[in-house]
Amino acid sequence: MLTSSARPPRIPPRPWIASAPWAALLIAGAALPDRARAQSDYGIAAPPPPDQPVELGSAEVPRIRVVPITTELEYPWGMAFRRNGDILVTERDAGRLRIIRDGRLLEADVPGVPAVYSERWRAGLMDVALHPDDDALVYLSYTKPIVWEGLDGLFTVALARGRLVDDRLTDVEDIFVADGPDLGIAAAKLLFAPDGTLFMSVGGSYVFTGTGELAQDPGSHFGKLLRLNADGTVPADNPFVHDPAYRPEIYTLGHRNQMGLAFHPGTGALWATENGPQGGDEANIIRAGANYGWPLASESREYPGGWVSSTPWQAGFERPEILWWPSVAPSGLAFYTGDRFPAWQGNLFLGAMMVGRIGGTGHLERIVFNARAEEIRREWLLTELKQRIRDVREGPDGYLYLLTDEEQGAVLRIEPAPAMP
Ligand SMILES: [Ca+2]
Repeated sequence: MLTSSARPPRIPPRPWIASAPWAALLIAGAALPDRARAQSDYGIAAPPPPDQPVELGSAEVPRIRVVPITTELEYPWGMAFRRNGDILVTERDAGRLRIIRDGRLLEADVPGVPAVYSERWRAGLMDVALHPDDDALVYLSYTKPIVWEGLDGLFTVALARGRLVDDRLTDVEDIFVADGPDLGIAAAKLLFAPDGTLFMSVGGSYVFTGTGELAQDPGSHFGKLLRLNADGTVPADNPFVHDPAYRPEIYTLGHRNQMGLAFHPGTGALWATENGPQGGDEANIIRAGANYGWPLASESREYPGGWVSSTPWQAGFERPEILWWPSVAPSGLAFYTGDRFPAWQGNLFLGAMMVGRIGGTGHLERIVFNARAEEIRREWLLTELKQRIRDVREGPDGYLYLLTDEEQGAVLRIEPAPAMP
């Protein structure tokens, strides 16, 4: 089996690294959007999350109840359910791991989380995942501060693992660190596969920061979906382990920024959402070794209006299974399999953070498929709340749980509401 220490020799720097026009931009601090610009310059003011249960209408399930579990989180990013009933939630900017126990947010955060870089908007502590056989083993993806080739103040994407003991994280170590600096703020979603390997998306391949080429560069971890063993080493059956031009962790390439990963309960296929800049968000069915085209083929416009590429598709690239225009900024992803909502079984749910680049338009999106897994309708839920929905998961109790990506962030639980008398 290939391990990190046994992988092929370091790939020589690409010309774009050697010329490094972005290095000057980085030093000048001009390459990345700052906090002041936030998610969009335009938008509707979002109200606070509900502090009491609210009932809303929906299509196949006539009335649903949205129950706030907590509204005391700052920019929550990822969550995981433990077998003891606890819910672990990350807070991105603050770099905190929190515990919800018996339906209440514990006041103290979990000590032992690695120090994260969160100076830039969208950087910080990201996802949390639990080992499928030992759910005290906690995996955290995060933005890690680094010094790189003498340049200070840079950062990359890392995956840490630690053991939760008495609400403290112990034996914490980085088991994977992306090589080189992250130039575009890479989201990093985590999902364990049924075979025990761990998928980790590493985005950050934005054309506007001059990093779009990274997604097509087999020598870079950025703009890729990676597949790791649970100890961070490289699975021997990864698609490119025998090609020294590729990083051996790469499973698929040609991605911009993937924020949702879920396995289809019927086909077993891995689905992933990917954010375009303006329109052209995608949900893709992931196939080992495939190339998803970014930025050479895209349905997106750049933020200032021009097309990202001259073609939406070209031979050799995968086409998206689902496409959004205008963009909905898709985030977390879940197929519903529970018994609380029989009418929703097999439906795909995803968090939408904003529609058409207008803030305050986030919602929960539901997609219905036919028996051949082809899309037949879409519904927008929770539009009344105007929250950026960051993640959606089915809880062990069969309810849907959401995170809102807001300064006053919430965990919301969706239940069926009693029928109107
Ligand atoms: Ca694509």
